[in-house]
Amino acid sequence: MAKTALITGITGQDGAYLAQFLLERGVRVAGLVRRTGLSETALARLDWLGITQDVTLIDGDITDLSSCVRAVEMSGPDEIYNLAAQSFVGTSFQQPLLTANVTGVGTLNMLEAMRIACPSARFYQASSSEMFGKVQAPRQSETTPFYPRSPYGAAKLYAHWMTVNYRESHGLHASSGILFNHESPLRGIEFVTRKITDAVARIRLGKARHVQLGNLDAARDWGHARDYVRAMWLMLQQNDPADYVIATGRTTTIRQFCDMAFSHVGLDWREHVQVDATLFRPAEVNILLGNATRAKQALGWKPLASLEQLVAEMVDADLKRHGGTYRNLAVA
Ligand code: F7E
Repeated sequence: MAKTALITGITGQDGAYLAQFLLERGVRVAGLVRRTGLSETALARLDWLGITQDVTLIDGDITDLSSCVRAVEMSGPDEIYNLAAQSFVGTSFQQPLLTANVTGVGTLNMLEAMRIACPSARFYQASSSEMFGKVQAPRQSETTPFYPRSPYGAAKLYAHWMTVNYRESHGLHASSGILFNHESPLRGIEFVTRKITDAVARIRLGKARHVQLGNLDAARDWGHARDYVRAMWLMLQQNDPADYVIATGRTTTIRQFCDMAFSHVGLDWREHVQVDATLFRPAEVNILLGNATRAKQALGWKPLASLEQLVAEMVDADLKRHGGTYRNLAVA
């Protein structure tokens, strides 16, 4: 019989790719969506992938336990993927309580809903490399101590430990994927990679001249979201629940990312990027570099897309969105 999955955060980048991935495997997909998330713009990612009509959307809010229980009862899931979050680190400094409620306590609501209404389902928690924050080891693995540097990171850490706790105290099949940054053409425009690729497209097409960025020295381990949702699914196919780091093992500065994205369309980033001090964060995560050995060995997972392919795909998609294309004759 076909399996059913319930995805919270289904309208986000990862939710949309995961829904597509599961549908392709014959899984029935339901998603918890709060009222504002049902607007046309919020469904844009599912529309982009052409799957809006293929998923069942359940109206509800992750901060409301009744909504979570109802969503679980209505969908009867074999697998629950908890991707809903206030996921923008910058905003978490301005809205720390909202972030704690949505990203932290929201996870507890879903765990409780599962414990009450379908304890035999399997649970995936979207943990984050932001939990490593001020890194305690040059390459971060499942055994590296955490040191969050933002209200977002702290809220994710609470959610992470509650997932571990529900696994250990209630015997739930609950796994946590500690995902490093993962991007795609479906990334929100507020995140630095998409902000850059969108600006590259607008500048190339003559619609803008500059883009303002914050700390160019920060470095991230960036992968492709499509590869990372596959890892989520693999975790729930294992007999035993566990925690896994998902990363590429390559770190790149924002400056280098700018160079890659601008040179993809034959531009020099130094002529278009301006540093705006107001975009620096009160506390920064300077560098992240993941060690995904456990996932490689236990799940047989490895990233398929390179950073070069990711950058090219994002810039090309933004060129298309802004109504143009560009062929780089130097690399054609
Ligand atoms: O920032 C620097 C910024 O906002 C990356 C989320 O998915 O990944 C993401 O969190 C870096 C930071 O992502 C700008 O200071 C410079 O050092 O793209 P971001 P993030 O904070 O790493 C983790 C794994 C998550 O879990 C989160 O949900 O880029 N930076 N200039 C900038 N960042 C932004 N957003 N905008 C700038 O203008």
